[in-house]
Amino acid sequence: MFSKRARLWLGLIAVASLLSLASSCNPKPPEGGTDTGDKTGKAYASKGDEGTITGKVSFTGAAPEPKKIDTSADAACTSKSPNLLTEDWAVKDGKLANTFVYIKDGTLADNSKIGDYTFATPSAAVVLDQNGCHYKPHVLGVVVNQNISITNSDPTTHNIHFMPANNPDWNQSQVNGAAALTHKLAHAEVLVPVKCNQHPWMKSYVGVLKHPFFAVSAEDGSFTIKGVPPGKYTVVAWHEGGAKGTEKTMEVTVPAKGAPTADFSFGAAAGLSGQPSSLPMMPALEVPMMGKH
Ligand SMILES: [Cu+2]
Repeated sequence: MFSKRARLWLGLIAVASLLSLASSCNPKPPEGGTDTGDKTGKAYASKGDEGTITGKVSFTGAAPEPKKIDTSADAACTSKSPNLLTEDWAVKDGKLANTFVYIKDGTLADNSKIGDYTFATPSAAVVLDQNGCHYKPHVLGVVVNQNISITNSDPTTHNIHFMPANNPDWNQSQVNGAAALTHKLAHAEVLVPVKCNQHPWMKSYVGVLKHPFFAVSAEDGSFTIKGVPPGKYTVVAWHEGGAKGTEKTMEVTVPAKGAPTADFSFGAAAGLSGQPSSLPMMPALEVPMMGKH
């Protein structure tokens, strides 16, 4: 029979092989399913006296011209979107779209902090569509753990790649006609860059917050943030322009049932030159190749 020492070795080998088997079979952690992430704090209870912040985002000075994107690497993209343009500066009549406006922090009327509360995660998913080899919308916001439904409306394969700093990297291929993918992020992060590994010009930005007090400026620069508890807030408008994106900050007081206005301005006057933007995770290599006009 085996000696005591041999039995010990056999036992160790068995344990080691079981461990390696367990780790190799370990499935990926569920997508945010068990990670409550930033869902901490007491649930906010509405007093029925919430207000609304509205505003316009302007671009002062000469608006940077959108540039034509060379999509020749994928004929399906070229045929569906023969005139695809860069979207890093969407300026129309001096108004700037695709600005992410959100409450960064603040104090409610009873001196509690907005960050101390949890807010319900909307049950409806936000749709991020890949359509014409670009993302629709270009900028979007979700509450922590809210589902993002990713659809492919193109006759080609996309590979969506979330590149967060506070959440796990996530990267999924989606062939033509495939079912929608669902993704959610458990930790607040403004903003998460999203790119396509197939089409380097495709970019989108996803703001993830603990609360629902955010909006994206529309084509006319307007935005509305509803249901804000009365209080004093730091409101930030973020735009992807500039080396690492550009932030404008404003203190906003929301009276009970009040409707304060917060207007923001970006542009040459603010020191921006209209260069193609990139976050640190969006290296210059991924700036689209510029086609002839
Ligand atoms: Cu793509």
